[in-house]
Amino acid sequence: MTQQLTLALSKGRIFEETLPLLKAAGIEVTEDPETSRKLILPTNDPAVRVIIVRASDVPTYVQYGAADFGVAGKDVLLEHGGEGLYQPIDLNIAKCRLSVAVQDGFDYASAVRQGARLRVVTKYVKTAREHFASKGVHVDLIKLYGSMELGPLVGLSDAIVDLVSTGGTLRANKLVEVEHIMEISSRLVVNQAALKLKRERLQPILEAFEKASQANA
Ligand code: PRT
Ligand code: MG
Repeated sequence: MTQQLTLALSKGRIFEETLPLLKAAGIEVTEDPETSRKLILPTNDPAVRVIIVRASDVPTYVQYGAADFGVAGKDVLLEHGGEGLYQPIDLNIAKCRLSVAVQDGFDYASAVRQGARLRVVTKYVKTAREHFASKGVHVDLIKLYGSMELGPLVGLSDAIVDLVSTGGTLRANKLVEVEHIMEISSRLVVNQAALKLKRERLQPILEAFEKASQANA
């Protein structure tokens, strides 16, 4: 019997940028998640299906084996913690950076030097806490689920910790990057049990992904 494989992806950039990797593995998704309302998408391989979930939920589906493998940003994986996940490949897709930003004119360096307690809004509470602790910066972290850029503009916070790619969103809201926390890209994550039980089926796909993703490095 052929082993069924379920791949968890999020809509948008991760889906778009994973398509060429799938293609390199001979897999083509036969429906478009932007127009289809289906959450389970078929592929040209009857033994492979794609489930569409929120970006931050990908590690959870894979951890519990509801998906055998998935693609998730390093930002998401750090917040999740990686429990139950094998992370063999950096796919070099959906690249961006995690940064601290403040309103243009706010003297972040001097506030830090003076030991001020800063309010910071972020979706990445765990990673932000570790970053500021390692630098000895005192912060009160406020968890938000989106539009972090608004925080400093309406007096909710002094700073934000968010992902930046072109910098356009920061510029449009008169924010400036003051600290670069880390480079972010998306990783392939595999359920640890599936890796053993479905290795025969997974291995060629992992190899094709690895080879194709080197082109993005
Ligand atoms: O959008 P949704 O709330 O459904 O979920 P999500 O934001 O978690 O998903 P999605 O698809 O937007 O992001 C999935 C993954 O893409 C993230 O986990 C990152 O690893 C990666 N990625 C790469 C990015 C960006 N680039 C990015 N620029 N994720 C988000 N952004 C946002 C950023 O948060 C900011 O609001 O884009 C804005 C900044 O972009 P620039 O180009 O204006 O700098
Ligand atoms: Mg988004």
